[in-house]
Amino acid sequence: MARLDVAEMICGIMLPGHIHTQESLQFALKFPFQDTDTLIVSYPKSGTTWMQEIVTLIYSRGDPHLNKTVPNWVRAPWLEQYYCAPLLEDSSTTPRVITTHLPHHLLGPALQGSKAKVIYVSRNPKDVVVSFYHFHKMANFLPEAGTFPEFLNRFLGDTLHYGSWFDHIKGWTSQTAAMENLLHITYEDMLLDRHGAIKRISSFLQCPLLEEEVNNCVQHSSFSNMKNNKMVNYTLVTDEIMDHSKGSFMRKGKTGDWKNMFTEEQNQYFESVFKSKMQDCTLEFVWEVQDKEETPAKEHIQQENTDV
Ligand code: PPS
Repeated sequence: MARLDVAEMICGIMLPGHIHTQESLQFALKFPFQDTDTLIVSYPKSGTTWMQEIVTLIYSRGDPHLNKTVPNWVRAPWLEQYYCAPLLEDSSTTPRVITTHLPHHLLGPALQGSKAKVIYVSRNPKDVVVSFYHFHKMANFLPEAGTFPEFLNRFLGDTLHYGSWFDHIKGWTSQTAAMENLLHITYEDMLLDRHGAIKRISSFLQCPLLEEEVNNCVQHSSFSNMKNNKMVNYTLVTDEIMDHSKGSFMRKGKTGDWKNMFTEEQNQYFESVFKSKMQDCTLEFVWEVQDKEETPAKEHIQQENTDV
């Protein structure tokens, strides 16, 4: 399956034809969730891989064996991608961990009535757009990135592959009151307090851990450990599909990197579109994290993010 230049369209949303087919999309929309399933949901570049790593570690009680021997797309496959159906057929693992980038208006009906545990991961959209821009440069299954101003326009105009970030976050987070089996956690929550985030997630998954097991999860989900783990850093993917000379999937792993990319004008433009499209939404975002020199209390955060 190469189809690097092909896009599949579903309800106006374009998805890479390299990993999606009309059949795989229909499989996702009609998926019979089991109450024991765990579903990780995110817009691209919001911390999906990080959550896959953390959930695997939690279910393994902090033992990194699976994380170091099985690629993330096998232990937590994307429901809408073509290889998911055969993978789930062959798997006897319980609970199943499944991932999706689909918006709620597409996947919600399949989840209706299910007790599957849903973890929605979000990230501040300025960092999402910068991360996505760099990813477009290396991912040969995505359209040309173009210049950053062009890319920003496409993000704010909802015309990128995977659809509108605004619809995605509003669609899923508006379900938090209605769906008691939905946990919303942010990339910034995980960056600022990975230990606390892991405890929240393990409690939500009804998989309480001993302190030592939490500490092992914290250690093995650090940026540097993940960057060096070929089961999760995408170096197993060939250069034809992801050109590793053009960037690294585990790129920076920071909050506030958008400040190195946005001009003042782009920031103002972003703010005005954001204000208008999010006016019906009360979510608050963490846009940057102070350097440790400025706030000594955050020292351990920087440390956590660089330790091995
Ligand atoms: S994808 O393509 O949708 O699956 O991408 P996704 O995994 O959602 O997002 C990739 C970004 O997450 C960063 N990342 C991390 N940051 C901090 N700590 C850890 N452990 C970690 N793991 C992944 C990754 O570096 C991408 O962000 P950027 O800003 O590009 O570095």
